[in-house]
Amino acid sequence: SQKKVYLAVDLGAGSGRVLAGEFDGSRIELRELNRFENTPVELPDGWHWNITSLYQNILEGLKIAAKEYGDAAVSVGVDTWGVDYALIDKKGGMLGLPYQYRDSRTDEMMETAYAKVPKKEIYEATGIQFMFFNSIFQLLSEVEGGNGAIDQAEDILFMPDLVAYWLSGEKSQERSIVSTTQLYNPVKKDWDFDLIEKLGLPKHLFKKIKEPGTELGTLRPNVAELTGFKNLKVVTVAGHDTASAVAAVPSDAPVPAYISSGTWSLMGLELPEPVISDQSFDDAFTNEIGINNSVRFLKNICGLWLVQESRRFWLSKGEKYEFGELAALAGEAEPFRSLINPDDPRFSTAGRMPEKIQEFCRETGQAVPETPGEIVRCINESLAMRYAEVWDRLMTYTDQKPEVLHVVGGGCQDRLLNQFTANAIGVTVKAGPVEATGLGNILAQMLADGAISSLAEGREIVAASFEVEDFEHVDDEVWALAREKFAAITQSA
Ligand code: LRH
Repeated sequence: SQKKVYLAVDLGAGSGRVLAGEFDGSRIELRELNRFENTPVELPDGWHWNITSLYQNILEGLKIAAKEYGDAAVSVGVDTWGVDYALIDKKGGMLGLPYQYRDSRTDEMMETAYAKVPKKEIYEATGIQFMFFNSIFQLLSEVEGGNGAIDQAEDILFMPDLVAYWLSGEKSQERSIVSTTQLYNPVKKDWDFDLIEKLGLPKHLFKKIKEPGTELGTLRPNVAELTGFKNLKVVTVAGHDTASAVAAVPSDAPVPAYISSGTWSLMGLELPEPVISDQSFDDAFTNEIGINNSVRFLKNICGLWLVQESRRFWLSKGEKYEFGELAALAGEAEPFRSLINPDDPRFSTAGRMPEKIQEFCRETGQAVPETPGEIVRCINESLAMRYAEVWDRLMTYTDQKPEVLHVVGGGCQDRLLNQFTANAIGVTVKAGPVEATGLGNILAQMLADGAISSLAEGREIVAASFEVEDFEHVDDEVWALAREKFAAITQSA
């Protein structure tokens, strides 16, 4: 039978890729066309994304796709990490390189915002977990004495929308990525203009929101010529990578439970409606939006960033470790020797990660991990116990009592962490698919194209197409004791 091909551009904070999903009517086969590192650059005014370099890598991937598939390729969609954006002038030009969300320009911006609009009021309007780098605080830093770009801006394009604009020439603001800004109201299903006004942000930047699965057009003539495509469509998908990842969770449960595992661990439930309550405010749960206005009720947990940054530190000292090597060393290290709170604020910024972990252990009177194996063991055990803590809170929001936790994304290749997660929580962890984000991107395109008629059908196809590995929980008592130790340490820190 005739295969249809959908192209996914998926940019994560650590790496990017261009994938092709070949759909034969019942299964999707995934092919990686190009994979590249995403390395932010530090310039005199701070940390930026090297987005033009990423764009060139995307074009390289599309060239390969044109050669391989030609007219069989139906469309391309773009997803990326959340919150970051480019400001665009009236000629369509980019006003400076986009900032990397961990840049320090948002220092003090949370307090500045709360002086204008009380914290609780911001939460009631948006239902979003407070993170210092949310677009709301980045934009506030621009109006409170930034570089002036905001005064010239006609448009704001979030990262997936920016790349889609460069490919198609059409500007858009897609709903899932908009929901990460903390300026979107999930109950009104629109920008919260009241909040925008009270913060003094330029109202004209916030346009009519587009749904995932909207056709933007075809490739711009120059891009078509460069890549060798004639009629490739550019379609909005769930532009937020986490939204795409959760769309592809191979679950038919009424309330799927998941971790989208990468630089971050996004742990939560998929709910039909937002939950914005005093309790969800206290628990700091977020309500981000997915395909069909589904809600990702979740928490951002500092994830494999801890390992990525440790690895980068060791590399700067001339020691190179692959992820697999580190996992093996961690597997041999002594259990429960030292534990950290992965969400301690000190770990959220770049640099000196192993030293910061050692400092945490010293301050809390624990054995100090020295070797890479000891450090990565400490990270993995601590992450698993943090997951268990968040899981217990999550379970108070549903009577469904999920027995399975799906772990998807690049981080689900960490088998040690999967096992620890199952042990710490006492559930079955189902790991995979690794490329859930790219698959969710593709499912949105298949919905747009009519190749599938519901997301549930898409999830069934994903489940039929990719292997998932089960991790059953063991050593329950040992882990219960370790969780007590973890709770004592994180509360004392
Ligand atoms: C994961 C992610 C996450 C956001 C963060 C900025 O890639 O999109 O959902 O909170 O990046």
